[in-house]
Amino acid sequence: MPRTHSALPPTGPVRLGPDARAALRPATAGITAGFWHTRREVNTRTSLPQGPELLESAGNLHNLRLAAGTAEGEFQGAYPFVDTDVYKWLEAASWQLAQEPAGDLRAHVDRLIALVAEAQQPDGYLNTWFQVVKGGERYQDLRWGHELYCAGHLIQAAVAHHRATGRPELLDVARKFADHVDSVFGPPGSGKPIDGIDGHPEIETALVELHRETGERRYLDLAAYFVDRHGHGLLGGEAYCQDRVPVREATNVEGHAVRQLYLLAAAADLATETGDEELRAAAERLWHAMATTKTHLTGGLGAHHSGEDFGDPYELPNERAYCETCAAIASVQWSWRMALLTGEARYSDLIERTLYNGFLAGVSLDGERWLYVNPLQIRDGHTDPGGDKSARRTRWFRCACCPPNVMRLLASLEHYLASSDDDGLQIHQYVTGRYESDLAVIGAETDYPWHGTIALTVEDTPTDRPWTLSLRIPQWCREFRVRCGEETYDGPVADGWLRLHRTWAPGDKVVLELALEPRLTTADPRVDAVRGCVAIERGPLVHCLEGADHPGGGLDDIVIDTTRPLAVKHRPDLLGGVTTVVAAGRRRGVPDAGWWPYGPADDASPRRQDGELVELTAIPYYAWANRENGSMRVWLPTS
Ligand code: FUB
Ligand code: ZN
Repeated sequence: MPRTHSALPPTGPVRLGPDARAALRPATAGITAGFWHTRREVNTRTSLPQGPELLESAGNLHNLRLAAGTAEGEFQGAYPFVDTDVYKWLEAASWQLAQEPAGDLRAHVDRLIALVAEAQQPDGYLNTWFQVVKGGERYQDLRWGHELYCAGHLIQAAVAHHRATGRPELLDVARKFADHVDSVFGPPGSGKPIDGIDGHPEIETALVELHRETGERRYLDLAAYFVDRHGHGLLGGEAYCQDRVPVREATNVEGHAVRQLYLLAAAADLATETGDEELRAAAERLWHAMATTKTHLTGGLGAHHSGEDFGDPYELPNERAYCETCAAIASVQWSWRMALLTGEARYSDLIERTLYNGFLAGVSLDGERWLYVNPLQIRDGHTDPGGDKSARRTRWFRCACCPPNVMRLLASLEHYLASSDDDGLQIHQYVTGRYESDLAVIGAETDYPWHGTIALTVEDTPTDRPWTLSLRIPQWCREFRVRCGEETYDGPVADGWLRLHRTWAPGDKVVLELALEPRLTTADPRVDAVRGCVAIERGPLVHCLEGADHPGGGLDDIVIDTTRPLAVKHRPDLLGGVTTVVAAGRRRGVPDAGWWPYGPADDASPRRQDGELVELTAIPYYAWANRENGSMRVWLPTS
């Protein structure tokens, strides 16, 4: 039986307003099996259920009780933004409630919402650090205090909870805080006491979503005010907190990566809701600059440990790459807003790359351990101090921003897969499940990314007028074929979309085949860190070598032989079942360096000698660091 068209509005993190100037609207999708289903099951069954216990033992819930006056003791945690761990978990759990509440999740959500509501002050203010540790002082340290950042995450959690359950409890708390913020912050001449911004953007995109949820124009105006006050020296003019240059004038992304990306997500939101062409142009320009000059192969963002900052253009180190998991998440959030605003496929190309690599590496395969930073190389003999900035998976962090952020993206992932416009449905990411818009319900089956065949079936379409089914042909894909009835297409694709325009009927089938030949990738020569190296990729997956697969020596003396073919080997036994790429390499005959590892450039040194042949096994990057702690590398020297 064809599934009846539900005509339900999409209920994800981005719901456009009725007057939005976007090219595309988010469409509903469901993930029922396959790669992302497995990863989401781990989130549902392990990561999310463990959240309340972890938040209890880290002291976040205790802090809320302290603020509410229902407990006694010391504040737990070293940061003024620890409340956001609770809010991000609540957001994740809320998206989960919209699907299938696992176990006692609903009861935990209700309990935590009650705690948050109790901690709120009568005028709407809420921040446990300032209420408990700072004796009620407010907005005295906007550069570091994170009060509005926390408000932003509270608002996003509340919008998610309201969309997912229809219940008002958390939304009431968030609105009260937003109204309080609106009564305090405003431009000179507005009569509001503070003309200021938060050192960590986040409230901006949250306020746009609150406007979308409630219809209140005030929230949109407040978001616009905050976005435009960045870059005017209100916080001392530092790039770190997005205060060096106004968004409208900026030429490249800079400063703290997560701060920059949340701010630009808001710029895209505002351009979408208000039609502000200057802001749209800035968002497009900055996204382009970021993608071309400051993005690691994994989609990871943020070159510096120091300041958690973007580096200079093409400054993309490997072992010191920061690539915070939160930055990957923020990048997906911004890119999705850009995809909707412009209709361009390249934004979803980056989303795909980021999801499968830089983002997914942030959580272990068992869903219990996390990476905050995501380097592209761990050297032989690496000594790791552990802790937040460690390259070792960790159970929880002192600064635990990343784990609940991963949980919320996984729990809402189905909202980043498809879109619609008046002319049809666009499929941005391929999963097994269902894509749904006003014009169609499309079932999908695929074993992507292990295999490149995606079988689509029109399950329902309420119209007999022609419409367009658009399929994103990934930027990495060199060969593809689409079979649609009697017809076959294999390109060219000008703008990343293959568009099938016709009259559709239930039962119509489309089969897309993306060639998944493994490939060697090189970098722009200005990326000095990887000059003379190649990376192995297959489909959307970046691969890496891990010490565990190469006993008998480290990885630092291995070179890849690019003249020999790459082979593909599916390994159901390995890392939950992965397809590996097997390459030929050699161990360089590394000579005794004497007392000095350098030599003359014209020296026919034994450093360059060919060594023993080795079979190189490249696993998907997302699966690294799930066995022993050892070396790893994405970029492989060719000589
Ligand atoms: O400042 C709050 C969060 O902590 C940031 O988003 C992360 O980068 C980490 O610094
Ligand atoms: Zn983080």
